[in-house]
Amino acid sequence: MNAAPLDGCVAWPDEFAARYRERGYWIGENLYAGLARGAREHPERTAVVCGERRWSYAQLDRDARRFAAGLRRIGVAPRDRVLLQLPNIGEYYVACHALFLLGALPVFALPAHRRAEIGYFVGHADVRACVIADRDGGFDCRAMIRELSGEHTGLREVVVIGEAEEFHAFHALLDEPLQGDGPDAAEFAFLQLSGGSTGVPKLIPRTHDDYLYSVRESARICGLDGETVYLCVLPAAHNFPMSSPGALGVFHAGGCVVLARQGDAESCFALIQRERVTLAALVPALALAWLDSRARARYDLDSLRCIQIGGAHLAGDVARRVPAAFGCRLQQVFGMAEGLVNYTRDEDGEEFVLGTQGRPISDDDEIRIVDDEDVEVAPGGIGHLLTRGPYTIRGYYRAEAHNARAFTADGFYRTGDRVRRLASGHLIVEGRAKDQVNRGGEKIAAEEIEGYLLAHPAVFDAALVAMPDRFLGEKSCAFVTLREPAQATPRELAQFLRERGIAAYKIPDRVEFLAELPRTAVGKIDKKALRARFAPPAVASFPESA
Ligand code: OOB
Repeated sequence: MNAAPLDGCVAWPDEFAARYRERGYWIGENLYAGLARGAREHPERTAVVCGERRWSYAQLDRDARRFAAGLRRIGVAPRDRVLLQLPNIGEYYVACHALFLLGALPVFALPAHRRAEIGYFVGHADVRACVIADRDGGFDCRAMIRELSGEHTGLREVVVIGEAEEFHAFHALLDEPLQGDGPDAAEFAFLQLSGGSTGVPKLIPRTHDDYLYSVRESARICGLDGETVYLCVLPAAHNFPMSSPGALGVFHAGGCVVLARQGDAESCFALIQRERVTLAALVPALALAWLDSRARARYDLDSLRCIQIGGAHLAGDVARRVPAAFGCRLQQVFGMAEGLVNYTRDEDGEEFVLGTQGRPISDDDEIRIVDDEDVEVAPGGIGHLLTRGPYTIRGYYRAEAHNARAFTADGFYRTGDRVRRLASGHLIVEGRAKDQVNRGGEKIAAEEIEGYLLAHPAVFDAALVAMPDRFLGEKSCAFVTLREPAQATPRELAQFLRERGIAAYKIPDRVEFLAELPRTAVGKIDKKALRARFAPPAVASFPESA
């Protein structure tokens, strides 16, 4: 690396970086290069479709360069952090690439995030500017940012797509295109969000080099080419639709990204038919909704070649239904924003595609499966998944104390997942040890929500656990004990949480009052006992979190 890494980021040790370069994983190309190449080699081809609007590669490159120039004019500099919170609209990829080109780091917030999460990111990452929509659904994003900029004086520039009010209008920042190739690929490129299992969300710093490697290889493994038409229906900011192979993989291969504003089956089927979509990436909950939709029969979905499913546990019976119902291949994807991504492959037999979560991208993805004492389990045994490799981070952003727990001394990331590995190298996710609820692919850190509940004056103690749900896989249930003689209703507690300004998916689906929370022998809240209250046998074995 030419310069010292960005403050708060952990770089790979030199000998690993040297090896990853030597083996041709890190090729010194930044995340802008793919778009620049597309604009040179096939300028007329469609890169993005959003409703009735289309961007060719030339237009996407030009808009990104113009927006980069505008951002620079208002003071956004290399290494500045810029929060990006947008629904699935074409400007998302314009803004993303503009920031890549400038060498500023997007912080990839999700559309569902609210004041609590956004405020935390702005403060923790010293965010200088943000790019938002005017409204998303009924929610006024400008009002939220207005409130936050009062508290965070470092947040100096706000760019709005739509009605800008007192802020910068996106269109007013489309200056003369910024020329150049963008930053050194060894630089940190963006901050991605972690599903998290602790009290405060964690930010994941990824470099151009490491991320592009995962994007390139993903595109190759998934067989993308100039004919690929990819449906982006999950939030574009999520790692899965961004890079596994996601939109960046599609741009790399010269294909087309079709953005879906709504995830409902019927709107997606209409888009698949109209745009001749070949590939779609879904979480299991969406796959189930598509399978259950009667609308399927009314649309021509013949163009579909593959449906990827990942982000959460995919039940075997749902997996089996996908190829038959859509007349296309299924690909399972088990990944994490921290790095490691596994795919089932074209050449895998049916039992692997249906029954495993795939195998890693890289020969240099090191996998260890260990017991509670970090001792490797016998081959084929279930244990905690630890991983290290050319695109798995060595530390969270500005989180030294947490990093000491989340990584081993020799740099393996503790994924929190419990897995089994077959002799072929395929992994099967058996459960997880991290204290998280995976609500249809959206991750909720139990500790974060418990913290909010404990701030309520009537609450004495609280524990958030997963409860099985037929559609989402898991929903969240908060078990609460109250202070005597205080009173509160489930509705009041939910309202209290909403008033904290947290994303709606984090509000417990159910609140149960108990006289006492069960404890383990060492006095910790016994979450296993709490979960056992729901568990119907079919799903009882999946979430294992402590
Ligand atoms: C993806 O990324 P994140 O960061 O939102 O969540 C990662 C976690 C994993 O550690 C695991 O607990 C769970 O989500 N997960 C799965 C899974 N894929 C992810 N659990 C069971 N089966 C699967 N197939 O979710 C993500 C990132 C890139 C590609 C795909 C998913």
